[in-house]
Amino acid sequence: MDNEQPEEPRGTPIGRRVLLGTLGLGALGVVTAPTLQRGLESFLAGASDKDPTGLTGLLPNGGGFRYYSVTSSVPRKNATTYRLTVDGLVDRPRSYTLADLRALPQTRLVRDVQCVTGWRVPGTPFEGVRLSRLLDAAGVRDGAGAVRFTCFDGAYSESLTLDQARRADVMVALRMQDKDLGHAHGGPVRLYVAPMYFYKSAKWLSGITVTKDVRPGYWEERGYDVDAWVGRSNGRDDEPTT
Ligand SMILES: Nc1nc2c(c(=O)[nH]1)N[C@H]1C(S)=C(S)[C@@H](COP(=O)(O)O)O[C@H]1N2
Ligand SMILES: [Mo]
Repeated sequence: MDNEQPEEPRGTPIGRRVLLGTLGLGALGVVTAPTLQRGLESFLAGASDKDPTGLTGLLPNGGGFRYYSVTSSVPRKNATTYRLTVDGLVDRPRSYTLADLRALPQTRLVRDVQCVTGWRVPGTPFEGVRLSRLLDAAGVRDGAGAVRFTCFDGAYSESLTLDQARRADVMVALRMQDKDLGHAHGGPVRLYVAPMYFYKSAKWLSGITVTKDVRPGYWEERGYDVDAWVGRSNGRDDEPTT
């Protein structure tokens, strides 16, 4: 058997695979050390919008937010084309338009946002519909224990336990920073899980499926914690966001 694997050439600049591997393993202390952070940021800033790793730079006028997508492109959805499906272990599955969601009572939360790679944005307003309201409307069946979230980028996914999903600080967000959610931030609708690392806040949300058990999401299959409480997971000690 041929067990000779080609080695990474030495002395080349930090590669996409190396960087991703580091992030995926959660060995994030390394890349978030202040001096190296600068190198990482210039690397990210140099990455093009088409970078399939989703590791691209600071959003222009993003107020400190970085643009993340694990796919090279994401279709655009608007008030005509957007749909959010709620299904799975529920009595009343249904599909919501943007107008349907806007017609429901809206909740506003202002909390810090914390990414697991180290960056934090203070006091960011999010507005939208509490996830618990959509779950109650759907009628969660006995035996259900979790919620799975899918996205119209076709790749990303997330999950929460039913208890986590029913928290008052978990919402289906329609607005962020006092504006309708733009495409780059996951608009028109993203999940917002205030007490957890920002990877739980799935952008371009298109599906909410009630399931029996938690199914690890995209980044969780790549090493991040499923229970992603800020300051109490992923080996980090950040100040909690809620
Ligand atoms: N669909 C989707 N949602 C996602 C991601 C992604 O790549 N795709 N990245 C996550 C991560 S790691 C972060 S930090 C935030 C980034 O949100 P922002 O681009 O609005 O700053 O989105 C989260 N939700
Ligand atoms: Mo993140």
